[in-house]
Amino acid sequence: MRRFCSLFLCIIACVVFAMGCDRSESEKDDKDLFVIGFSQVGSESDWRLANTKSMQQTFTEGKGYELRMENAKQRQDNQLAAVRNFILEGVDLIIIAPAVEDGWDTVLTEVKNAGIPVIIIDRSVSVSNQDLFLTNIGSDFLKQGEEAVKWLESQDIKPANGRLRILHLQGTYGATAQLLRTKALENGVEAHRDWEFAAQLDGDFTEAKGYEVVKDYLAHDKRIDVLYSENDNMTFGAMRAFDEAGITYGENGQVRIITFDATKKALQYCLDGKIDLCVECNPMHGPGVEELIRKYRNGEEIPKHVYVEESVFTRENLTPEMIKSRDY
Ligand code: GYE
Repeated sequence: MRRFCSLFLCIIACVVFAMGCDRSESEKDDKDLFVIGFSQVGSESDWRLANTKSMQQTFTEGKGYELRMENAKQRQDNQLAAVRNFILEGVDLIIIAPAVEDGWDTVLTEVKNAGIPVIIIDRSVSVSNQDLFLTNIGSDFLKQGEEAVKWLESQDIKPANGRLRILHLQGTYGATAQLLRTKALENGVEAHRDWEFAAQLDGDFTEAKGYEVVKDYLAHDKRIDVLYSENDNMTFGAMRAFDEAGITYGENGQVRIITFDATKKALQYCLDGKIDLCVECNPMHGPGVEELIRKYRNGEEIPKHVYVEESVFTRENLTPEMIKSRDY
């Protein structure tokens, strides 16, 4: 009898659960939302947090969207799994902020076969068939690096031993932001006989790793004239390592600092004379992506690559008001 009762209760529970599912399905249908699966790289930096916020603030239910975001914790295999799940769920569109450029052909072919359009944001993918995605919106990372090199050329730095020693802190290997910012600097070093790398270190775009690798490096060599750091958070980590090693930096210091992103905190350091150059990387992709989706849904033509607007900041062109009004 007891067994019969639990079987009966179990059946009732299943029916109630099924009814519940049914209701939420039809509620969703009522709202008729455009469902977007978004594979975000991670939450490694302040830039990334601002980027996530921009997407979440743009794609709201109030505007007719359902944004399903998966945080890949900086691992491409997590991204591949998330994208495959989005296919199973039958989302209307997939947005990917790829960790690295390589390794996307197979999964993007699967998405294409499922008839789901894909938009790549921030970094790029390197695929054999450009039809595997609709468009790519992000930064001109090579230009960012070239702006930094141009600025360094314009500085009259007198290195201690006649050669300008550059400590290069690199972001996640294989990410477009790393590849192109690195390319610009390597071209610069090649073009100037009196520039040289003190070292090229992998900081994986995080503050903790930036601190760790610079600290380790300084334990055996402190002869550095310039820090070229591929994002703000690694720069903050490096600054802490410099402080601990008694190395001065900024306008009146031993090391001149170039950083990428131009977040609020970095701009404040710049205004205070502790960072010399902030190369802006604009994370506010939400509105631009929405516009592209709107065009796509209207059957309008959209460009294959869209670059966001950016500039560079030094102490000379910054004001406290500009920094205060910045969202990130
Ligand atoms: O510079 C860094 C982030 O790909 C533009 O990734 C992005 C970079 C950005 O984590 O802070």
